[in-house]
Amino acid sequence: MSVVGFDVGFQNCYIAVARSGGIETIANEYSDRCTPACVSLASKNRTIGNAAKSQMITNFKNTVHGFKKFHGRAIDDPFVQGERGKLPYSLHKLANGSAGVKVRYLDEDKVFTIEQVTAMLLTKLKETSEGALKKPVVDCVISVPSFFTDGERRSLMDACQIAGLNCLRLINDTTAVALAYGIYKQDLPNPEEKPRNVVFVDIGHSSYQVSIVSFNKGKLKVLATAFDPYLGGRNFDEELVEHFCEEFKGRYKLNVKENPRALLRLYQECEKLKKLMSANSSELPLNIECFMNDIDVSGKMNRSHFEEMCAHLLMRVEAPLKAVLDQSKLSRDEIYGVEVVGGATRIPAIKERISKFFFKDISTTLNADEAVARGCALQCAILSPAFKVREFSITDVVPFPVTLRWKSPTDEGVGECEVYTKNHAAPFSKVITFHKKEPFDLEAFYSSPQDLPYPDSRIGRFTVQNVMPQPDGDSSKVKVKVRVNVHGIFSVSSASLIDKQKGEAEDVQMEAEPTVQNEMFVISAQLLFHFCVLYLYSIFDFLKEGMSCEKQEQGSSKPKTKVKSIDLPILTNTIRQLDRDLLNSLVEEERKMIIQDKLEKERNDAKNAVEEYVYDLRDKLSQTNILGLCFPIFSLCSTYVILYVNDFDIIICCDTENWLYEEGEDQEKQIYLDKLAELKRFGEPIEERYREHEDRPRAFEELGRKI
Ligand code: ATP
Ligand code: K
Ligand code: MG
Repeated sequence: MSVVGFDVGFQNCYIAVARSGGIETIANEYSDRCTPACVSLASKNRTIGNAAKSQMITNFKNTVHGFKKFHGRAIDDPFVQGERGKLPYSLHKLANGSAGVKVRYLDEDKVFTIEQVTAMLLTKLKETSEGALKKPVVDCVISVPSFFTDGERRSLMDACQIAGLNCLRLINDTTAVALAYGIYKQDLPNPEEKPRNVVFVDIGHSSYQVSIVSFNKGKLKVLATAFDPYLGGRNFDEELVEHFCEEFKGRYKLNVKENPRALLRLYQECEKLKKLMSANSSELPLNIECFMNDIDVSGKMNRSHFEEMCAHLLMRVEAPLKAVLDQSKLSRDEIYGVEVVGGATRIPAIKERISKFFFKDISTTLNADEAVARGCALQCAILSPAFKVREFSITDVVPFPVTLRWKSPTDEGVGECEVYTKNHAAPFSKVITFHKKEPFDLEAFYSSPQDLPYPDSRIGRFTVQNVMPQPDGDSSKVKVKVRVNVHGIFSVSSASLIDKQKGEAEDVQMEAEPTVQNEMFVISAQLLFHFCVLYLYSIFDFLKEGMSCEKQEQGSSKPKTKVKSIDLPILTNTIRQLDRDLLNSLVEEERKMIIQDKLEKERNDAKNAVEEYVYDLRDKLSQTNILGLCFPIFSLCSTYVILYVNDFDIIICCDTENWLYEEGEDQEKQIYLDKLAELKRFGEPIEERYREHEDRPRAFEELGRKI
């Protein structure tokens, strides 16, 4: 079983694994710990990560980046539409209305779902970790923004499945950071003591998240989360880009926005400039050669001007901090520390604002780039039975309140109830009891659409099937279990009909149901008892088909009565989720693309082998030639032979070299293998002579000694 954590960022991905008893972040084949969230499609293969990023400008139409936030969204979603104009690649409307990506791949026009694009990225991360661990990787934990809604989370889970990964948990970014912070701390307060409250801020390329977490020995509990889903490093890049576009329009008469390549280059240079300004407050240059129409451009910027330009962005830093503090009901002096991660928190003006808000120096003890991935790997280690790790329990929160509405076809009983309030503990299961005579629908939705960074408040419809009245015509008692699972995804997970003929007890059975037990056990065996108690208190019993929800408290000492319960099937229809048949075909498609990439790599390797051999041979030939000329007197005869044979060989070498640039540029793997074999036949005598020549000086020495 693998212990792997993936931080899949909007721009940057990091991988952490458990190896030799510890958690470490690993580097990819470019010795880079950061793998860009970038996928490039081409006529023979796809490249992913660093290699794809280097294709961004040359192959801009087919190089996909900045796609993380398209998960679970329709193409006409205002956010998607807003992004669309800025993308160098095309989006395409899929049959279910979702946003897909349209590119040229294998010399054909091809549309990929966002799940597929992310699956490609995950395939790369999977392969990198397999390379490091030298074993297959399937189990993993992946981070998500805490504000991701159900649709976005389900879409990401589908991407995992397409990539052949078993995601044990989608963990919120800041929760992963909190785990990385807390698990090794030796000095956390004891369970009965006042907890230590720490603020975690993560500002990445695309978004800003903050949470307040309370720590005691062996556990962390998220108290509240807040966010600005649309504020990140890229907004600051955009300001610079806008500024220089204007400047270049005036000074060089260039319309940069018309030229996607130039615009992409400007983005890259502005990002570099932004990073430099974090460390340097003096004036800095921006130079781009051959920018557009063969014109070199230049400009300059300093930090204070930059901060002025970004004042409206910097103003947005405070709101989430205030929101999270308000929700936590803590005062500033109850905050022990403020930990910041994410690349954009390196901007001095951002750090300043955070520090000012909490009246505290902010701490940067965590690795700003790697903390999320480390937290993911730690969570994976905790969930893995094969890996021993300190017992540590994690209680997260529900970011948006969830309401359940129910109705029957005959419409006699319509009602609704908020089943999860904002910041309700998660994962968490609840049981709701209905009295029904027929199948009924449960519609789940987010209660406050105005707070949702997503245009659709629907979660899904769950139809409880096979409900029948009791033989006496009375309503049947139906117990429905709803849950927010470890991934933060809501579902109606099971339903059962209580056959009241079999027993007198109408009350809900109080034993924790196996699924609950399992889930809690996974999260924390320690907290099982604690949760069960909470669970008992949270049981809603909707007596009659009424609108009122009455909390039912039960003594756990009550003897169990034998009540027959019949499991009821549930028809689940969540919005914007990939059809399961389609998902299966995408799994197959990804597998094929992996094979295609592998074949292409082998073909390229075979070609490179021919190339290498030719160069090597030529090298040796020239050396034997020199040697041959150096000793003309001693081996007049043989020099002639050598030169003669060499000319012939050089012709073969040159021939092959030309072939590689022309006809041999793009051939099947076997052709290269054959070519190599053929070359070797000619090359063998040369190699031989080369060895001889190397040996010759020694032979001469010996000869000299003898003379
Ligand atoms: P998200 O969390 O939004 O999904 P991400 O995880 O990919 O995105 P990070 O890797 O945390 O994002 O941060 C990347 C951002 O941080 C980029 O905008 C980058 O330019 C910015 N950044 C990195 N280093 C610096 C620096 N020294 N100064 C300013 N900004 C920086
Ligand atoms: K990241
Ligand atoms: Mg991030």
